[in-house]
Amino acid sequence: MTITNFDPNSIGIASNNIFGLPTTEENARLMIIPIPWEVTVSYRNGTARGPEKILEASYQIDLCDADAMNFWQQGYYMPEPDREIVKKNDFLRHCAELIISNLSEGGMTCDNAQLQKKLEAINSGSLELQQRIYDQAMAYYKKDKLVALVGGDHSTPLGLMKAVADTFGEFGILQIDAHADLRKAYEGFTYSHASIMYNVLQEIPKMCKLVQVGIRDFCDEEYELIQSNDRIKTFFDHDIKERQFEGETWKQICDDIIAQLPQNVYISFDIDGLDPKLCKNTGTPVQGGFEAEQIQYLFKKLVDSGKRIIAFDLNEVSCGEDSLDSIDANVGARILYRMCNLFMKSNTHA
Ligand SMILES: [Mn+2]
Repeated sequence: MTITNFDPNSIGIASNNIFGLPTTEENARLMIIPIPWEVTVSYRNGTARGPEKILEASYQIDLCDADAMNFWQQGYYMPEPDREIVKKNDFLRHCAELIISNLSEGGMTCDNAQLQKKLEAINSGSLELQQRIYDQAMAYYKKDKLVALVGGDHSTPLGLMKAVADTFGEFGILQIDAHADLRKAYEGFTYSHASIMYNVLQEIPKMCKLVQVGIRDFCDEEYELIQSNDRIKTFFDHDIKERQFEGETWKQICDDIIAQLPQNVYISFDIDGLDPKLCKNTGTPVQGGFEAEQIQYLFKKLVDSGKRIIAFDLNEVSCGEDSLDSIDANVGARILYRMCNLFMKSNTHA
């Protein structure tokens, strides 16, 4: 199944699907699930609009990718976001704001019956979201499609990861992120964006190795977990930089990162792993991090190694007040496109 009669040299047509491609759900090999969800963000709103902004920016992308030519012909398709998720996000986000503002004034959620009820609604709403995404991904797997997800905040891919475990068996996660995301129920939210990898370790036993890259903002509890749990290997940003300052190349470091991963690899890419100049409006920006090309190179090396990308997510892409001014969605769309290409390459036998 390939897309024919399409001129990749022409301009992207906005009535087409993502990247301006004339793909349909039927002829797509890769489904990109958009999840406009940011219920538990702790610092700044905006990432719920990530999928929509990435879609808008995606029409500007040139399709030629020298590392992975013509894979778009296998069909990339982003369905409409689920309206139920949009509604639920708006309502629960409001509840979360009240809880967070009470916490920041020194209050306790459990001392306030109304807030406690809201917290319970958020936790069960997050579970419901997870189940919807799991069901959607499993339905695509039944149709022999590949699946990726665009958030939304970093809590969103848990349902996809569970579907991946039930479909592919044992796998590892390559996480690009400024944060470790190993907090237990951050701010009381069981499925917080800051707890995604803690929840993966608890709830997905088939996830055998978590390899974190670029981590530079973490608390004591997370650091202790990293040191004591042999399912986790963390390449801290400061260690990576120090190795480079002392003469090691990025290639040597990438080889070490890839060597830590098992055969089947899920990539979880939090955009804040990059230098914040590339994601100014993301929820929780932190100085340091990577150029987009460094991460692209890491992914390319991963595919060259013969390890297989089985699924991926891209999350925490946001937009500014004036989205035309913002680089975030533009960077996000380009990263998404190249990840799609490498994902296809990794799943296509030469
Ligand atoms: Mn994250």
